[in-house]
Amino acid sequence: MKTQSKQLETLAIHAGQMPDPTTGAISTPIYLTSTYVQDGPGQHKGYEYSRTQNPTRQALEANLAALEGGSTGFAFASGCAAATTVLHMLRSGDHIVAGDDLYGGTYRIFERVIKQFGIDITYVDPTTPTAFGEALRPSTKLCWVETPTNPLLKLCDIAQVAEICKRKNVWLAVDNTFCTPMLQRPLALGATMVVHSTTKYLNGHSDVVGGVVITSDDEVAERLGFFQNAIGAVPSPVDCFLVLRGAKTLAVRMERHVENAQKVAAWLEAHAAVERVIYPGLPSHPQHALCEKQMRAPGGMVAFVVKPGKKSALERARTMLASTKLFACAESLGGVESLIEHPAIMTHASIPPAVRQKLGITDGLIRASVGIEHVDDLIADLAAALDRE
Ligand code: P1T
Repeated sequence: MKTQSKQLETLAIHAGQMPDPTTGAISTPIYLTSTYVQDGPGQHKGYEYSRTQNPTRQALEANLAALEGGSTGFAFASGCAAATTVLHMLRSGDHIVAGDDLYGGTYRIFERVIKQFGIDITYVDPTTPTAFGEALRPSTKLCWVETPTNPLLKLCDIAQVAEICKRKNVWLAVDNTFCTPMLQRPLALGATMVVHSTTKYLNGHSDVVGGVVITSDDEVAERLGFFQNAIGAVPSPVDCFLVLRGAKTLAVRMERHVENAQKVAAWLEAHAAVERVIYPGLPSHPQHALCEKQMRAPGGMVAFVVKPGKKSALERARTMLASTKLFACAESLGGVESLIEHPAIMTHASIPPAVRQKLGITDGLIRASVGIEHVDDLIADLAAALDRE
């Protein structure tokens, strides 16, 4: 990268990328190779085997690390692979404190994968930073939060939790998938690691599953590098190319996601069939002030609860999700196209019903990933679907 810029819009396009040394190609080539020819045993150019090093993956890792303001990035085959690899840095007997509102798949990794290795987890309300401090034990190695959380869009004060973690020498991992570095930069607020599902906004076109972890901590970087290679849950060079290509337009896409989401949220809040809208950009959000302090903008995700129609709230939600035409009823988020889903039945089905109820993932809760189509079309689509009970 020739630019010295610290501007994210510029870094998104240039960081980690050089003209191809062979041809000068401006676009990073897809190095579709599993191995590299050596002049003799051990006499190589820094590339031995593609699980360990691949130039397309390295370009992506450097690009995303620059965007998050970290020194090193590690790309993975999915967001879940990224999380699982981070969790492998822990040992039997270690303890984790995690926010209690998480993507269902992350919760499932904690409960059904990591716990079986003798690692204990305490869940706390991520909106109360002191709760993290109170839950810490001598064996606690890691705190894990999403902010905004999936699906309830609760915010966690990263700087305050980071302070608590630092005092006790505990790592803080922040899943920044919903914000992207364009809207929130956890490392600058004191987090040890940033985790993403690159499947979402970073790629932005709903055609890749991927993940990344970024850190500036040398010890964590060394260990993560070891586990990335040893476990081997790495992305293909084609997927790396696609995420790298998607990231170039991240800045402009996020602007439109936020603009549209803000309008959709305000419109939903005024609708008679809607009981409650959860969007950090609305003054009605309990942590609206923290949103203004911590996030550059409130993001593209909107959650809302529908009132019972002629039948139940569940039936109204089901009818709505079967009726939208532009908002596709689908899991995932962060692509250019708008998606809508029912967390209790879809993305968070792996969370036991009693836990869901306690958290507020109710039958009437709907989550929308507001895309970058024309906002009038999006609102008309929601209006027609909400009219059906
Ligand atoms: O799907 P995958 O790339 O493995 O990423 C997992 C993941 C991690 N973190 C957050 C905050 C996420 O939202 C996800 C995946 N989420 C969905 C598929 C979803 O619809 O919420």
